[in-house]
Amino acid sequence: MDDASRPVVGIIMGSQSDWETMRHAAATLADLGISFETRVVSAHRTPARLVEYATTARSRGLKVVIAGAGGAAHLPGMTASMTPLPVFGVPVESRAFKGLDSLLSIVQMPGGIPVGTVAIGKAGAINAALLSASVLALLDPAVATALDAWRARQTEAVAIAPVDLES
Ligand code: RP5
Repeated sequence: MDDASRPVVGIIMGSQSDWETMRHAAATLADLGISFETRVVSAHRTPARLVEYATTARSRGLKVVIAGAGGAAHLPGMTASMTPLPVFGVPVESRAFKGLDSLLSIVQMPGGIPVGTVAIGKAGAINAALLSASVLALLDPAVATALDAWRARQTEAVAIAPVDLES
């Protein structure tokens, strides 16, 4: 694998069922031309996989980890406990509590082990990708240019006035 295609962002999620949310992080990174990998890593069902992933993340060349989980969402915090890389936690919307359980599980970290927690669901997944881009842009001019262009396109896409939509 050459340097350009080596993943710099790791997107991990607790279950296949989280992919519907986390695919928006992947799509946003792809839009920005940022290389990433995706893995299912469960803090509860595959703890050994989690330890292996988190403890080798930096040495494998990752710069940022985006971790999504729902319910008793321990994946982002446990990942952050085992890597010095920035970890952004995405609370996945749960059936029982609409993601409030996920949000509180992820956001309320003890001092010393930070997880940058974003909004519940799709918006959070997109924003975790954009925050990752902001971090990478500090040292990578190509990412900075791509992020500036992405934001300009978003601004241009906002209409001046609302229109009636068919319902
Ligand atoms: C969490 O439990 C996962 O992150 C997922 O959001 C939730 C439900 O998982 P499944 O039962 O759908 O596999 O660990």
